[in-house]
Amino acid sequence: MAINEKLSYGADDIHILQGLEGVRKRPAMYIGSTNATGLHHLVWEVVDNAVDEALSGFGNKITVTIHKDGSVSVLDEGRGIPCGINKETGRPAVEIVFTELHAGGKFNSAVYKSAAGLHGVGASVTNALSLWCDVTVYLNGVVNHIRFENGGHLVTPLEQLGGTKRHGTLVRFKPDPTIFSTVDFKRETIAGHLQESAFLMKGVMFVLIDERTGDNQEFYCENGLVEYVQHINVNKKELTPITAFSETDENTGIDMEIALQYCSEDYNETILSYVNNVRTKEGGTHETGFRTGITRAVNDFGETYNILHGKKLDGNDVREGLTAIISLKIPEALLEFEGQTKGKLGTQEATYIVQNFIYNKFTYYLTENKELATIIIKKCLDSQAARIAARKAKDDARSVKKVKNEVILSDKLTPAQSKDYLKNELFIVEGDSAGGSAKKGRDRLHQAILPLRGKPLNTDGLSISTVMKNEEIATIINTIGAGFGQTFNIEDIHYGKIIIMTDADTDGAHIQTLLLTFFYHFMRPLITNGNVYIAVPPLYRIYKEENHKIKQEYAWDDEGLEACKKKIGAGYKVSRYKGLGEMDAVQLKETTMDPRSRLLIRVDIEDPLLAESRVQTLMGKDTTARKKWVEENVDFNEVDTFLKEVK
Ligand code: TSJ
Repeated sequence: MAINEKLSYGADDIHILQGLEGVRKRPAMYIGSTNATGLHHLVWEVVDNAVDEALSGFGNKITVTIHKDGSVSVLDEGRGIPCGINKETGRPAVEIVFTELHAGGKFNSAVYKSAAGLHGVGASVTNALSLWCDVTVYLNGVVNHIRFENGGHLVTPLEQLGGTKRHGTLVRFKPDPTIFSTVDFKRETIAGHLQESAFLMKGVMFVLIDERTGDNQEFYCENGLVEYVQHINVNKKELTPITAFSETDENTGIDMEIALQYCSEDYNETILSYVNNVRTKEGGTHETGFRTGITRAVNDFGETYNILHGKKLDGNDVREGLTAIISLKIPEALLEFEGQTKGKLGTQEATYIVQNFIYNKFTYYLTENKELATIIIKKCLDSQAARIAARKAKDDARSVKKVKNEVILSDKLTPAQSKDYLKNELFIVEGDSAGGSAKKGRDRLHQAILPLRGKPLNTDGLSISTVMKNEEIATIINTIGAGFGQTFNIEDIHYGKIIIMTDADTDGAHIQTLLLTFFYHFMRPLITNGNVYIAVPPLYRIYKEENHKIKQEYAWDDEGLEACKKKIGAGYKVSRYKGLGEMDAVQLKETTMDPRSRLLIRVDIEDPLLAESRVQTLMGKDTTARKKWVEENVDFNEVDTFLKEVK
């Protein structure tokens, strides 16, 4: 009996190590990537567990510290990870949490599960990708300690270190530099995550300590979502005050909170939704319910009070200029997620529950605030009128001046031959000389080239008419062929991929941000739909002449460079590319344009908070702030700019 137990213990051991070894072999499968984004995932896995604990009602302070030695620690004041022996395995529960994939769930008794309990992969992944991971649990008056090293190997089994009056969990880990291309934690990135959590969890204090610089920040929200909307709209012109609604559906236990505000001079809508504090980036049933509910509320109210004069508003008219945050807490039994990244709520009940909720609350709000209601409906009617006028102008322009459009284009654009639009790619290229190489090196069937002379206009804070007068911008709008602003229609785009190709230097980064700002303000669906990319040219060419033949390889980072040196062998030479202009047409094609060998970054508004504030920093009038940001945050070796995700 004893022997059998020992045997199965040993077998378990191997099983666990294989699990963590698997994480080390394919880290990207668990944390998305091994660049800066992946590195910060290690922190989210741990923080989100602490947030879960606070969400369950235990502890209202979470402290994150970036230490000088490159480690990060997270401390909460919850119940403490259970340290008792787990019957099945004969090991302490806390050990299992850090060594078995997805083990968190087994011990998680929370009603509402957040990121960690939902599709987070758990603290064991952080452990697996760390040089060391040190865990202290303050529980039942005792300090419990356990330590792992070198990718999750247990080096100090659970021990008790004496008494304590505290309760909670402290986890400190140091990422393994052989796994990540950077192990430099960014204060701004962690701050953004904590700020978002603070908005969603009112009453919980988040503290961020950066021991490297001595900076301390606190994130705390008394008013939750209202402050979130305020933060997003800080530079916009308010049309209505911020309003918040909340309710719990008795039948399902679904808890709903929505805060919203209308702004003028902004025809975009910003709707962000969360389920159990996890962002539902792809929307889902709750967003659908919200859209239907608010459109009906405005239409019914307008009809009842005779201010629509028989007109009917469509959803776009009602949502223009609207910022809304939707936060739902859904019991685990009802949770369903869909979509590629599981970022879409599938829970059917949420559709009509949210729809009825917002319909009733917003109708009541309009009825109680007649003056505001009049202002809102006037805005909706204005939006509708502008939309109709712009559409008509566009149709007229199309039918009468079709020829003229083509004349404008032929000047700068080298078009693609195919009419299969979604397969076509538009390269917006910095400089005429790179434009020339790109023209020669392109795939004529599917790739079009638009060279930019100088820098495009900074469109932040400018009106549409001013923006349109800029020739570069007008050319881009005409080329993409789907309108802009209110009449932008993603279904009309002439290119499935719009690829920004610039030099890997400060000017190139500036051009990227100018273009992204333009797309963000005037063609936002292009970004949210994932059609915008940034081309990443290689940094090095490694070559050697052998028997009158040139052997060559390209490398995008220092690691790749070393691999290429080995591959080419003794006698290699290295040239470092400073700009696209240094490549001839063949090289540019091979390295940056050919889908089989190029590297693209898909632009993605990963963090809505950062997106807004970065657009402000990068595009606002304050050029020193911008320079400082670019210098501190744009690491060209790391292929790491803003609003993005590697693909
Ligand atoms: F991610 C992690 F495991 F590393 C981690 C977990 C990190 C940090 C900073 C905190 C935590 C954590 C886990 N804080 N609090 C908890 N709570 C539990 O694990 C716990 C405690 C008691 C019970 C119970 O049912 O009695 C259930 C759970 C899940």
